[in-house]
Amino acid sequence: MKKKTACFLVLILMLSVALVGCGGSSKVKSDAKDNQAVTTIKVGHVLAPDHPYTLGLKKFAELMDKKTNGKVKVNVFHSSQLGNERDMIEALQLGTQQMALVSTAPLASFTKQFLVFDLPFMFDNYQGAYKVLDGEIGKSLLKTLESQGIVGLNYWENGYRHVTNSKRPINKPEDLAGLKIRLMENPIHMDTFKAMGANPLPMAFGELFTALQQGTIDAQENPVPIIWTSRFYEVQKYGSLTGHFYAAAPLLVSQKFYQGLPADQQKALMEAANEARDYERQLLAEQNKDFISKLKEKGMQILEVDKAPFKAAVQSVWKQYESTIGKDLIDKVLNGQK
Ligand code: EAX
Repeated sequence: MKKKTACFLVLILMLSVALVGCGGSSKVKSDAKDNQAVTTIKVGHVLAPDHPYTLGLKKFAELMDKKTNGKVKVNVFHSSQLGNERDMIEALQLGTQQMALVSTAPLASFTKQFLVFDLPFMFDNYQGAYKVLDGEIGKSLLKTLESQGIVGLNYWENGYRHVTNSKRPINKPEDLAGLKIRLMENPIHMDTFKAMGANPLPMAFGELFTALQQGTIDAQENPVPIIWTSRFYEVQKYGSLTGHFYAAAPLLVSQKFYQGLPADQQKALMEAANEARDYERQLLAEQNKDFISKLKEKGMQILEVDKAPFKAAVQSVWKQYESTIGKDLIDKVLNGQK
């Protein structure tokens, strides 16, 4: 009797193993289809939800989803949700954040060569800037970031920066005398405004609106689309279209993360970054055209200024940084625009 029971149990056991095995193989197939390995990218920046940084990164996310058949999801974090620009660059180095869109200015603390893009009045126009940034010179500078654990894909745009303040109209450099102006954390920016007699203070973008609102600073400088989307018109009465810096915005990837991607997804990143960059630049061109009248409607006094006196006042900064940046690189960028 016992022998029969034992045989019966063995039979039941064998049958159930067979059934599970079959179910398992269909389960594996359905798993393979449903659970394709999805990679998630967190990309951060400090500007407003309606700024072209955000809109361009949303386009980038759509493109990555399409180009990788849903295998790479990109989540966009605006308004310093992931920290200020320096924090995010450090997070890329650690690999705790995958991507960031920042201005070149804070990168100067990580690789000195980027200072060349921060020289006042370096780029005469957008076409010249794109020629340098999208060509060999721009690419070679992005390459210097690899020693810092960062992969620079390409340059998006922040734009020509203009001075705004709450005290008085600024028509000439002397009008900046004593003005407490917030700047990005960059030595050339600081020395440029010192050369014009201002009182510059470095500050992260996320603290800027409150500092202007509380009057702890009088002035700031940013492109028109940021003055509008970050609502600086609520706390700044005067604007002067000085265009003293052209700010490029490199799209950066954590090297630790990038090296873990398969080649096809690395290729998709580059393609999506270039398509989204062109879209972002286009949006900014439209906003630069349309937003000055909107700022005036909000009560800002926006002045066109003669740039020559401002250029003359900051010539000393070019001399001061020639040895740090290298005259050959400065000449390359100057000539590369033509
Ligand atoms: O990169 O800090 C600034 O004023 C920059 O325009 C901003 O970080 C966007």
